[in-house]
This record gives sequence, C-alpha cells and structure tokens, in this order.
Amino acid sequence: MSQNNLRSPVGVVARASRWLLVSASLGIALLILVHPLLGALAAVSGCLFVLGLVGQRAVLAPEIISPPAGDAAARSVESPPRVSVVIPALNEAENLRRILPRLPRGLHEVILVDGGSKDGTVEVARQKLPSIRVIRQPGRGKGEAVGLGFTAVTGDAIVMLDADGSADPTEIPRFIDTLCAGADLAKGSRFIDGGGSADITALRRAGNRGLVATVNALFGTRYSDLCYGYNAFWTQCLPYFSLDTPGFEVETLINIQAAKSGLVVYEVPSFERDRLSGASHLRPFRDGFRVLRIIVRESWLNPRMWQGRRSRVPAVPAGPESSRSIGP
Ligand SMILES: Nc1nc2c(ncn2[C@@H]2O[C@H](COP(=O)(O)OP(=O)(O)OP(=O)(O)O)[C@@H](O)[C@H]2O)c(=O)[nH]1
Ligand SMILES: [Mg+2]
Repeated sequence: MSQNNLRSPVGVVARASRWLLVSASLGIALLILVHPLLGALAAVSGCLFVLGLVGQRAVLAPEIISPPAGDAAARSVESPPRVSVVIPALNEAENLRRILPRLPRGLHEVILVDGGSKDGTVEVARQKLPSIRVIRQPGRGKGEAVGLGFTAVTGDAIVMLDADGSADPTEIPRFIDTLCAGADLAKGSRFIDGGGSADITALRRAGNRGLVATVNALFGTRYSDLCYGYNAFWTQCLPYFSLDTPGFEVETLINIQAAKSGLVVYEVPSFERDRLSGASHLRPFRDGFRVLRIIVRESWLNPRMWQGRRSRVPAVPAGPESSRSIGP
C-alpha cells in the first residue's frame, strides 16, 4: 500500500487502529509498571487493544502481495551457499569452550563480536577455533554487536548464534536448508511444533506472547515468536535491514523490517537450552520496553508494513541434526 492509499478511508482506519493499538500497549505497559490498582486503565487498554486488532485485521486482510526478493532461484548465490556465523559475546568464555566444537563442518567463516569481555572470551575462542575472526565492539549492546558482525560478513548466508550455549549449533543446517527452500529469513521459533525452551521464564513467555500478538496485529504477520536470537538470512537481504538499535530489541527489528519489506519468512523450530554458565545480560522490563518502543517506532516509520503478509511455514522438520557439514 502506498503513501497515497494511507489517505484513503482504508488508510484512515489503518492509522486509527494503529493509534488504538499503540495506546493500548502503552496503557498495559504502564499498568504493569505502576500498580495493579489501575484496573480501569487495564480495562480501557484491553478494549482499545481489541478494537485496534479488529481494525488492523479488517484493513490488512485483503492484502497479499508477492515478495520482491523471495525468488531463491533468481538469487545469485553459490550452491551450496557459503555460510557465515555471527556470534555476539560478552564474557562467554566457558560457554564458547563448549559450543564452538559443536559447529558444523564446512562453514565459510565464524565471526565473534566481543563486547569487551574480561573473562578470556577471545582467547578461548581463538584456542578452540583458530580460524575465527574477532571483531572488538567499541560500544555496548547485543544489537550493536550483531550489526557490526553483519558488516564484516563475506559469505552468502548469515546465521546469528548466541554464545551462551542456549542455541544449539547443530541446528544450523536446518536454518540453511530453510533458506535454500525459498526463505529470505529463516526465523527460529520456540513456539511451533518441534521447538521449545528450557530457558524462558513465565514472565518472559507472557511478555513475548503479548509483543508477538502486537507485531502480528500491526504488521500483518503470523509469527509465533519474536524475541529469539537464532535466525538466518541471505546476505543479499542486508539492505532491507536498518539496524540502528543497540540492545536486545535487534531481533524484533529484523523480524519487523523483514515483514515491512515483504521478505519471505519461514519459521524454523528451534530448541532453546538453558544458558550453560554465567549470567544473562537481559533485563526483562527494561528490554521489554525497548522492544515495545521499537514496535511503536516501526509502525510509524515508513509504512511499507502493508506488504508483509507471509506465511509461517516450518520448512524443515525438527530433529537432531548430526554433525553433518554444510557449504562447499
Ligand atoms: N558483543 C556483545 N555481546 C553481547 C552483549 N550483550 C549480550 N551479548 C551476547 O548476546 C547473546 C545473548 O545474550 P544473553 O545474555 O544470553 O541474553 P538472552 O539470551 O536474551 O537471555 P537469557 O535467555 O537469559 O540468556 C550472548 O551471546 C551474549 O554474550 C554486548 O553488549 N556485546
Ligand atoms: Mg541467552
């Protein structure tokens, strides 16, 4: 839908319902933050949310647009593709010691973006994988780290892999198979058949559910998961992403911008393990609000959102991947 269409009656309904959704989300967020006594606010917010949802659904329902970049056959990548793995890491020496040997053979490159670790992360990484490329991150934040890693990639496909051991490196071939099956973005999901999590708390699960419902309503997607760090995409899709956010909201941003750009997104079942050792860097409330902020911002920026109606197709069945090799 173009800018002009946004001035039509349909566009007005779309904008109004977006306002409703945004104000409802903010109301609910405020409620959680301040006090449960604000039940009235919750009720109003809930009503607004439902109204907004109905409005968005009504407007988005007829929109089905072909993807501009989804034709895998038209993509000039080598077969099999050269796979680059980008690993953001902050004090993950013990975990890297255990996950790097589990990477599949045949990877084109592994890029570690170190956020100034003090525990010998870089040394351990070099010891376990001498070919690893290390980038020192000048600032802070996972978002900044993966953004830096992406700019250094020389392969055809990029896999984002956390360093804490929660993402199983033997699932990488499943993500690559999904890209080769026609996806632009192979998006890991813990909440479809074959996926799961041993790591997510009830609070985070609820937050993720609310945020994913908001994104689906606003952007016409049918995602089952939103804030999950295990994803893969073709390097050629990088221009569709404008990753200007430093923190944990980076995955949400990628998922939203993929939808807004009409990229083909397939969800891939993935099992999130408990982090092997060390402490989480994520703070649920702070980072939850940052995710919400990005959702709101993206719903106002450049309303290409109307293009994004991609199906959720787990292209490759879940199952234990062997230590099979990928790449040339
Ligand atoms: N380079 C860099 N990496 C970071 C930074 N913050 C987090 N990371 C890495 O990003 C990945 C995800 O961080 P986690 O702390 O595991 O966050 P999470 O997976 O969302 O939360 P948990 O489920 O609690 O583990 C890990 O590999 C971290 O080491 C940072 O500031 N710089
Ligand atoms: Mg983690």
